[in-house]
Amino acid sequence: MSHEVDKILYSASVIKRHEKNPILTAEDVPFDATLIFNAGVTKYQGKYVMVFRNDYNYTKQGPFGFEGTNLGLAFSDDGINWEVQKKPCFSLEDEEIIRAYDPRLTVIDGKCYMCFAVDTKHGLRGGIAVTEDFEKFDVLHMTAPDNRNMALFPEKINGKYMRFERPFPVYSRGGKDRFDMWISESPDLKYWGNSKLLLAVENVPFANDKIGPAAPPIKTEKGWLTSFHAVDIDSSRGKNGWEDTWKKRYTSGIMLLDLEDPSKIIGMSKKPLIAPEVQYEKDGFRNDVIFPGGMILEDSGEVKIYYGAADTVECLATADVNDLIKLCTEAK
Ligand code: BMA
Repeated sequence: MSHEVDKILYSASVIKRHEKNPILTAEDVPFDATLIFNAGVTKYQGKYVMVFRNDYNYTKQGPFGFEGTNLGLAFSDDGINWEVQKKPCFSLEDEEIIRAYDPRLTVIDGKCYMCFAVDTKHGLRGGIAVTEDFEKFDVLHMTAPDNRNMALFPEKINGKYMRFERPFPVYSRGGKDRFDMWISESPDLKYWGNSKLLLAVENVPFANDKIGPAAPPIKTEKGWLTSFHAVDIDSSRGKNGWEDTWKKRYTSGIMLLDLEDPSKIIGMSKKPLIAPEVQYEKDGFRNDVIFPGGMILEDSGEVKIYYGAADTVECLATADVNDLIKLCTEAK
């Protein structure tokens, strides 16, 4: 049975929303754009790089209600002000594929890897591509359906690449959304296995529906600092956004994983890290959605957390790395 989730959830007090939020919107994009959100962000070759999701032209038709989805590219010197490139940067030419979305970026050994979700005619998949210039991407791997939401670790651990992922077991989980966060390893980023359950939805007090990965983890002295997304559903919610009905709320959680064996959780905050509280999070295409896709640890100890808000705009929040670790280790 799923538990009750509080009607009102708050962000952790250590979280500071950036005064320039939202830091990227459709108005900043020089091609057809409507919803700009769920971006992957990293630092690469001295610049901040963002690959963002763009759902464009709301038609209310078809399975998604938009004419299409593409991935745009932006660069920045400060991680706050962005220069959006003229054209989308990534597409997959394949009859089977409907769209790619929700990118997450991880730099490993000087190359930038992008995980992304893929809707296909025969299920939801996740892909991993690699690039050195954000013009040419080579796809290294695609999951079997239904499994998406992947995020890579920035280095090998005990000789293996590691990733988070979120399979969608249905029969075995009571025929409902009861989806959990998993971790897998690979010798070469192409073949993945030794999958383990990392965090189950029933162990997250602010989720009663499903959870999954958010941004790729960042390395700290105390462990891998790891965000995740958590969803609660409330049947009394009705029209919450542009669609006729939207009963879910997305928050972000935070946990700390063992440096040597990241399938071990050292601690997890029992409360959300970021919950939808301000106008641009509470009011958009889908109200009350927070979805981090990028976390950057600065030399100063500041952690930049990039997140999609209300499936409509891209935002930035910051927190001190030690405060985030404390949320996990002193969890109440
Ligand atoms: C999930 C994904 C995310 C999105 C979320 C809320 O299923 O599609 O991209 O942010 O729903 O709509």
